[in-house]
Amino acid sequence: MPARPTSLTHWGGFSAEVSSGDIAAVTPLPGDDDPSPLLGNLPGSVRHRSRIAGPAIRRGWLDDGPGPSRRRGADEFVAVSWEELTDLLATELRRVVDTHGNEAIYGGSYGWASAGRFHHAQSQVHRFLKMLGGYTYSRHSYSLGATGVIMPRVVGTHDDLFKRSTDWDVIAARTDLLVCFGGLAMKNTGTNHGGTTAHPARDALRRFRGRGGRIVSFSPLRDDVDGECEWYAPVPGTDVAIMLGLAYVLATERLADRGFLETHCVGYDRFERYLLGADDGVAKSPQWAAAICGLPADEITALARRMAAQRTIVTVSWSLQRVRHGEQAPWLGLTLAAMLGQIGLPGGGFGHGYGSMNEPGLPPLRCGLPRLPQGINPVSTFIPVAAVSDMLLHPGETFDYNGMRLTYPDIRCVYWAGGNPFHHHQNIPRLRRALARVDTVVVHDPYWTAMAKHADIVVPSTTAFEREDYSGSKNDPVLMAMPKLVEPYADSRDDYTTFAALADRLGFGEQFTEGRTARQWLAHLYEKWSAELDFAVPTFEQFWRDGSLRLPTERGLTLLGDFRADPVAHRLGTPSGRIEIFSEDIAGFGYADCAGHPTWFEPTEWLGGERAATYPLHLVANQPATRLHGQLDGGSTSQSAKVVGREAIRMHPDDAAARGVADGDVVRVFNDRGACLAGAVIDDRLRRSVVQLPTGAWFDPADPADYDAMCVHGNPNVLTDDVGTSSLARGSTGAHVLVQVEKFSGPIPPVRAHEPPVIRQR
Ligand SMILES: Nc1nc2c(c(=O)[nH]1)N[C@H]1C(S)=C(S)[C@@H](COP(=O)(O)OP(=O)(O)OC[C@H]3O[C@@H](n4cnc5c(=O)[nH]c(N)nc54)[C@H](O)[C@@H]3O)O[C@H]1N2
Ligand SMILES: Nc1nc2c(c(=O)[nH]1)N[C@H]1C(S)=C(S)[C@@H](COP(=O)(O)OP(=O)(O)OC[C@H]3O[C@@H](n4cnc5c(=O)[nH]c(N)nc54)[C@H](O)[C@@H]3O)O[C@H]1N2
Ligand SMILES: [Mo]
Repeated sequence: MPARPTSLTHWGGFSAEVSSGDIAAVTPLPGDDDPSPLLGNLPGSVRHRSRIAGPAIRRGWLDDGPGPSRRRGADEFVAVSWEELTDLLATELRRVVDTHGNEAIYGGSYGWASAGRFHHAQSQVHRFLKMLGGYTYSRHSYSLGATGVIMPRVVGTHDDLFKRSTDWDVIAARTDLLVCFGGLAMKNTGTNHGGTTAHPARDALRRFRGRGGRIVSFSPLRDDVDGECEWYAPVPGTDVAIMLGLAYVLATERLADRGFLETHCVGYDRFERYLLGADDGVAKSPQWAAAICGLPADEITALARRMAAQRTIVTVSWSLQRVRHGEQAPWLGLTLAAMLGQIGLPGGGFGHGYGSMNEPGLPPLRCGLPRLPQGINPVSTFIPVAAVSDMLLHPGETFDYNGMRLTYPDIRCVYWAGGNPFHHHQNIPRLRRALARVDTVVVHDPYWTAMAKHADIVVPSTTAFEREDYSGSKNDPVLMAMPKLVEPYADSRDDYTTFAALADRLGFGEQFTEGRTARQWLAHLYEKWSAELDFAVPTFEQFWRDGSLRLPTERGLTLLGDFRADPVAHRLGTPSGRIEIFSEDIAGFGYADCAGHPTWFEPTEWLGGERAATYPLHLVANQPATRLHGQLDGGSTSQSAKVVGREAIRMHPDDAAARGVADGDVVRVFNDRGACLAGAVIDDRLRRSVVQLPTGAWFDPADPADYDAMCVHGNPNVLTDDVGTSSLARGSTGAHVLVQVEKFSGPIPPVRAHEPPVIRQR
């Protein structure tokens, strides 16, 4: 191995200094102009004390066998051998399948796991469970729960909105005005699912500003845009009202592009009746919007005129759809851009997710990527991913989803590899009760996350740095080799080896491995992929020696450019082939919470509603600047931002003063669902009555046996509501929640989130 081997994470490539079986130091790869600070979490992560050293079984499960249990999360564990683990797990899977059918296994396994496509945990677990005869699966993501359902219906795609979005270079060269709902948070552009080797957003914005480009940011946080911008801080959750106010000005001042609406869209007339108040008597005017969002009406009017006069992109961050009625903001953002008539023109039109992820604005590959074949799931039962607690708590009940009426299956075994529901799911006290109902919880993870602590069968995985793999991401031009940097920690194993042994015990070993080692799979998938390319690439051995391979990309894209040029030849995948400002299909579902055109619905968790009388602060639970989700929370970038060992909650000086809270105080954040401690940071770069507590502090209950205990570390998902966006998508609504904050007066409890549970030897 070279002295400083290179590898890759979701947030960037690096070269590593390796010593004593761990990563000692990392340096970003040359060519990355704006490396992610998250790289700072890597040193010391392989041998961190929160690693799972070996296979473990929960005491109660081992003694009493499978069954519902409220001891999950509070019990001790018993260390077992790999032999025993494989035996117990294979026997339990066989029992569940034989007694209850394959549908009784929930193999959703949502989560980001690590970069590296072969060992990608979801690919491995789903392939394994398919060969076992299938499993109940999940659709869509916590990232894009609402978008993933609404946008295919109204613009015929959702992932092309990011993967074939308008190139940063085009924005830098052609756009005059970027109107950003949810800002353009550079902290978020560090990451890309599958890995990333470059971060061009900041430089593109520098060039854009250098040409005189302007940024208008609607966001509760000033620092959602780095550097100069026109900052508007509306009441959180009111973007749809603001967009309606803007649309009203376009409609009534003859600024809407009637030609484009006529040739490329359907249903504008139906929407306009709503906009002008023809049916309900309520004109959605700037004055109407101002009363809801708290911004001056004349500024909304002035902005609408500017948008029509200039080359403008309307961009909507993903956070805006992770709220109740989250379908509306991206749909209305698209509608507003359609009214401006600039969709498909270079530097104009619509964006979704600039400032949410690295991928938007990056040119897509001109080719596919090596892929592990997945097979077909013989079970057709599924849930929208964020309905996991609903499903576990309500087997047999029916619910609406995307025009279908579905039934929750009766789950006996929850199988998780590569994700952390105690990071991603809302209302953790409810999640704990849901997990208590099943017979068996299986978790593969390298770390003792709260999810691993709630498992019955704990399977210690390796990290991406203890095995061989390669990257793969549609909007990254480099295929990176990921050599093994260090030997696997203690008795951990990669998920492939675990599943191969299980498959062998269950009688389909040969089918699962096809007789290949992991290294042979890497070579095989690479060779299969390269044989289908229309250009030459080096042999696998050569690629592995080179360490990386640059692939061709499609530069200079404009979102929907083809469709604009020829809406017939490039018809969209919607029923009409056009942008659906009114959707007959959605209207036909008759949902009270999602109409046939974009609509303002009052949220439940917002400052304008009744709930704010009891919980008067609007908590923004956004993505952490210091880590990816809960990953490597113990690392130094993450730890250095904690306050008294807790996650930092930002408060406006006035809100802090009103509560006698000073910078550096430990505070209690609470509502009727739960409570957590956090460390106060006083900052005037946020709107009054807004507090910000990012996700990702590992859940740490004061008393693990009490399912209502407060989290002493600052996980906002003890507070969030586990309710879907609407009957259409049932996406996660974790971005917003109303809370109250008080200075914490008791003795400050220790943070034990990163300590392993009690593990007995036999
Ligand atoms: N309140 C609120 N909640 C949110 C959000 C929000 O905005 N607000 N955002 C949501 C969003 S957008 C997302 S995407 C989710 C993210 O939720 P998750 O993706 O579930 O969060 P991660 O912490 O990335 O979990 C990945 C887990 O995989 C493990 N892992 C890494 N490599 C491997 C491997 O090789 N094998 C195995 N078996 N495991 C591995 C890591 O240790 C980690 O525990 O959170 C959601 N939750
Ligand atoms: N550093 C880091 N980057 C990440 C991640 C991470 O964990 N860490 N996670 C990645 C993942 S999986 C995803 S899906 C994306 C998510 O991307 P997003 O969902 O866009 O990310 P957030 O940080 O939750 O939200 C972006 C900003 O929207 C603003 N905002 C919140 N509510 C409102 C509102 O009602 N109105 C307006 N106008 N603005 C609002 C917040 O101030 C927030 O900072 O981020 C990705 N990037
Ligand atoms: Mo996400």
